[in-house]
Amino acid sequence: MSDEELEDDEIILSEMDDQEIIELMFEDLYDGYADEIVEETEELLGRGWTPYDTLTKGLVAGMEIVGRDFRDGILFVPEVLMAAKAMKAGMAILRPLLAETGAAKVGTMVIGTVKGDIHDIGKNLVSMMMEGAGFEVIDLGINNSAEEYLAAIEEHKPEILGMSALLTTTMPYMRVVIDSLKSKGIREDMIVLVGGAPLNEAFAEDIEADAYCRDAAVAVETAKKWMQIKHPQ
Ligand code: B1M
Repeated sequence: MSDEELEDDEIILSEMDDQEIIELMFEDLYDGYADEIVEETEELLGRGWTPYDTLTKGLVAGMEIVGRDFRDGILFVPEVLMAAKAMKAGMAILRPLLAETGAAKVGTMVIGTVKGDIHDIGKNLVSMMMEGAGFEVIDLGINNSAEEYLAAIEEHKPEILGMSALLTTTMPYMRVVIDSLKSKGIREDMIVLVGGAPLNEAFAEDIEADAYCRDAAVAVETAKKWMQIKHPQ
């Protein structure tokens, strides 16, 4: 291809409409192109998109396509890892914007992905949105044992414990954590919120969590609701 033809093919974001940028984002996320995702995220923000819409309509929607093709055996772990890296690059831009809040601190949450599980994108989104809603968030990262949750609770004295699991094989570990809260006699001091794609309300009820949160926005609403119930101001 000649230089001229290459130039013709060059993507100029400013000349594209919003929908075209979203579609490009889906493609670039799928291909794991972190630099491009950063540019597209910035472009949408520059056009007045809210950080929340950029996150949900761009990055999260794009990740759903990746998830579908991973499930169907079209994409494999290395490709999904690249997509996750690209997603995180976009999230890094959005994080401070979502966390920007004039609100007074409304509570503290310790959150982490449970033992055996290394998925952290959803948990990170929950952390970002909770920070944006005025919560202090202590994020323990991935692969947390009951002892690690307990140590963090002891240290930070949160009102809320959040747990994330993305695998059917790791979600039962949430019960182990809740049981260890019970053995320590601190279960009733805590609001326990759980989330992750394979969970549902029946599971949350079964393990005696306070609530299942379908997504990050629901997590914020549920956290606020439970703060009113357990710690009315
Ligand atoms: Co994994 N993986 N993965 N993976 N991975 C899933 C979960 C899977 C459903 C894909 C599939 O087959 N369709 C499948 C699980 C099947 C099952 O258990 N039934 C799966 C598998 C099998 C695996 C491996 C076993 C693959 C392998 O090695 N053969 C392996 C396991 C590793 C391990 O953990 N031990 C594995 C590895 C990986 C990667 C490392 C490649 C990568 C993770 C990278 C990372 O997170 N840093 C990865 C990814 C990216 C996925 C998919 C494609 C996407 C997950 C994601 O980030 N979604 C996923 C497919 C899917 O979920 N459809 C899949 C986007 C995110 C915004 O959504 O995480 O659901 P989500 O979070 C939402 C809500 O669930 C909720 O709010 C979030 C924001 O709205 N939420 C909470 C989540 N946590 C919450 C906590 C709360 C509240 C709400 O607390 C209060």
